Amino acid sequence: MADYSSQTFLNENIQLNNPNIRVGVVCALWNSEVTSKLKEGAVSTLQKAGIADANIKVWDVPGSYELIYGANKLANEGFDAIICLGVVIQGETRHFDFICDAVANGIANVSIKHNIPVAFGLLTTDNQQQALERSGGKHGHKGEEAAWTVLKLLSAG
Ligand code: DLZ
Repeated sequence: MADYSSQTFLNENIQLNNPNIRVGVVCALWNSEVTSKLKEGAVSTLQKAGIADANIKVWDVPGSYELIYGANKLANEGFDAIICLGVVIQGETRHFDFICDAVANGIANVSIKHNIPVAFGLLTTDNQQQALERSGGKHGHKGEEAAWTVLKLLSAG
């Protein structure tokens, strides 16, 4: 398993000097006990980097599958980067595989089509416990990490 604590680059403090940068956060409502934590972490990481609240748009979509539509719509509206957040928990059917594959491919396509950073903050776990451990628990915080990822790309551009 990846050792989260050794990924020290994730602690780098990034400050964006451009006051015009707008970031969209698209968050799935399925498994909202966890996605709400991802969202909180993502938004506070953006705020700490100096992005004004007025330049952060948060959009709750029904499920992770809708992250694709949400990301594409915000990209069309001119957002400079988008953070996609969701939690897909393995069930008894193959639904998990279809959703995870579609989201991974779909948001990659949005990133390529619009040439903007789109972060893949999708937890794909066997159970809720694993998801909680990755949203501020012993395996880090995927919401903060997703926000850090777009900040790193925006600060390089
Ligand atoms: C239908 C469904 C199922 C079974 N599981 C999840 C899940 O674990 N996480 C999630 O974000 N969404 C799930 N969904 C909903 C789909 O993402 C989508 O909203 C519906 O299939 C409607 O398009």
